[in-house]
Amino acid sequence: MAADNRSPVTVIGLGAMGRALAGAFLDNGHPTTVWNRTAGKGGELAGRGATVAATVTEAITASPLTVVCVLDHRAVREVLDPVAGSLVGRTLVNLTNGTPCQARETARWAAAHGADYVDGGIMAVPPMIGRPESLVLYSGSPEAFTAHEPAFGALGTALYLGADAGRASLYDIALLSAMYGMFGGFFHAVAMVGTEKVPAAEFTPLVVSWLNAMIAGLPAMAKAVDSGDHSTADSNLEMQATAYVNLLDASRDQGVSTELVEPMRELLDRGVTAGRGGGDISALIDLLRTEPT
Ligand code: FVH
Repeated sequence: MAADNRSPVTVIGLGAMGRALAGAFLDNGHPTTVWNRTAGKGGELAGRGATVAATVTEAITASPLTVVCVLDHRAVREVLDPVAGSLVGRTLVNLTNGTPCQARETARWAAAHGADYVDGGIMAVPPMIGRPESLVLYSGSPEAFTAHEPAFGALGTALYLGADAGRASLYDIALLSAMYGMFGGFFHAVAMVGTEKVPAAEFTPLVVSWLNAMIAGLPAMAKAVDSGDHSTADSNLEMQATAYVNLLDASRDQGVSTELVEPMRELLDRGVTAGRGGGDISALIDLLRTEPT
């Protein structure tokens, strides 16, 4: 694809994700400059047309848009703090995983150094980058998002969540919470059947079909959460708390650790104690809310 009308982009951080991001920009014809703390990771990208910058400043000043994707928030600041002056008048997009508080702090830091700031959350693994199923969440400067939206399109589907720089991270962390909950349930399930030599691959189609059936109920549960109406004629919380004890007893009987499933028992019991036993399990959401630290 011709690069002439594509805006230059800089990618800082060439781990698995940074390399995928830079590769997607190159595939879409963006003149792409890359930098990584440890030299040598840009070789393959250079072969595809990327410019490997010798310094972070050289990388940032090569493009109006710099995308940073390193290990964590601390790494972002270690890389960018010493070269903050070179960001003046440019846009910084931070796709490093972090918390909403960290995103807001970086937004303030970028503003203090004259840079437009957009924070992001990547809901994809590296091989998905560039495909429509790769969802990237953005929030922060609306002007910067609009100006660089065509470049963001190279990475997959771009979803802008508003001017609060912390919002993309909040959604990212919330979606990851749902994912890890599912992984935890899956690990426990295959550990259980594995104690009787049932291969995970044989059992997993049943898990997938069961989870799909349960997922279909989430929109109704979301309505109950939003409305506060947790009434149910079907599967009330007290019934589920009683049945859940069997899940724990069976796990111990089979020799499977209960560490992944114990917290839900505690929550179910708290729900019953709080007088929510006759309602839907969605009532548990009220018990999860605590004062921010
Ligand atoms: N890979 C994935 O599946 C997930 C998908 C969703 C988004 N995450 C987040 O993306 C960030 C980067 O992840 P990654 O997969 O690229 O991670 P690594 O392959 O481990 O590469 C880490 C890069 O960070 C650089 N780095 C680490 N510490 C520093 C530092 N103090 N100063 C400068 N750079 C640093 C590291 O450089 P080097 O070790 O090669 O010198 C790599 O470039 C991450 O937030 C995920 O949660 C990925």
